[in-house]
Amino acid sequence: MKKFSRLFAHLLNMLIILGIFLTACTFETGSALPEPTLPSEQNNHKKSYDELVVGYSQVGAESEWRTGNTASLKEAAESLGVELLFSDGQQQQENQIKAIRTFIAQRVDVIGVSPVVETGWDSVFQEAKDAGIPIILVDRRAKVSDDLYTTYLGSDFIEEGKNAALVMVDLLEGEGKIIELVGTIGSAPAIDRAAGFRQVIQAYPDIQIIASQPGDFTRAKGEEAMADMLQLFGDDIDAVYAHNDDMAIGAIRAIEAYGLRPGQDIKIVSIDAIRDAFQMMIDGKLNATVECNPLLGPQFFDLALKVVNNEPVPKWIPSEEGVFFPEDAAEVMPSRRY
Ligand code: GZL
Ligand code: ZN
Repeated sequence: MKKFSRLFAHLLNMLIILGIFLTACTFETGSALPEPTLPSEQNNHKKSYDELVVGYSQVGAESEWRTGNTASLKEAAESLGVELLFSDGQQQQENQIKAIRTFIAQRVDVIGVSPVVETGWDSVFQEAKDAGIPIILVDRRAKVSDDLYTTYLGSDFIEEGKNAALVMVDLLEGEGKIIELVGTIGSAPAIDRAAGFRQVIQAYPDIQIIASQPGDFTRAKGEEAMADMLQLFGDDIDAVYAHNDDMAIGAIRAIEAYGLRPGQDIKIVSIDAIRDAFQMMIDGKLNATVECNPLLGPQFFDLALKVVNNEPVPKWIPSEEGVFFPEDAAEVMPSRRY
């Protein structure tokens, strides 16, 4: 019995050595087996745009700015060959949260989010982090800890509010009563544009905001809010500060319906610099618009690819923005793409 088991053990050894030898040769001489990629090598594989799968949760389609922003994202994805899973949140946070959860389930490479409001994102962003999927904030900020998003691509809304106020102070020559039309309550642009504007006018005691009315960034609600303000304050109103052009265009309609001349009896300053705002300035109904750049598509996908390829990116990439006045409206308008 002993002799047999020794022979068997010997044979087994021979087989094991032969097996190792065979694998080793196929491994060394151009292996039929795929090269084992070590963890570090896996990270070194740089994705290209046409390998990128991006989930994007958009606020909605509430304004011309937004539709220009969406067009820029979709056109950029198309031209770069990126697979873009796009969701329109219809200005409802729960729709955006649902979309982000879907993107996580679909194992996208990266998620872009334009948060409709600043708060209420911690748990769903944590779920994305636990799934190893980076979040890029676009256009609007979310109030979350820095570890829950990789970077923010968007404007300095406080700066936009300050620029609007500087123009307003000039127009009113240091004194007047202002109606403020406020964007979506709780959204970063509404909060910061209000704050930036107040930072400047606090130095002018004869300039007051006599009422702030929400208009949710839409033309219809801007018109409604302004009609209510005209009923309350009528000829006392010297000016309107609208957080976006769409609400300003609604206010222009309400002021004309009330029988006053927008841009003359009531000065108007707004933000976005959409094409229709240039037309209003040409018509003498709007006194200035502060640019807010929605054409973020190319920059967003450039960032998305860098983030997926573990390349360093700044925590905030601010958009470049200016201010436009009636005297340059006719010349500039043809070049405006949104
Ligand atoms: C600003 C953007 C705002 C625009 C509005 O970056 O979030 O939302 O100013 C849009 O027109 O609705
Ligand atoms: Zn902006």
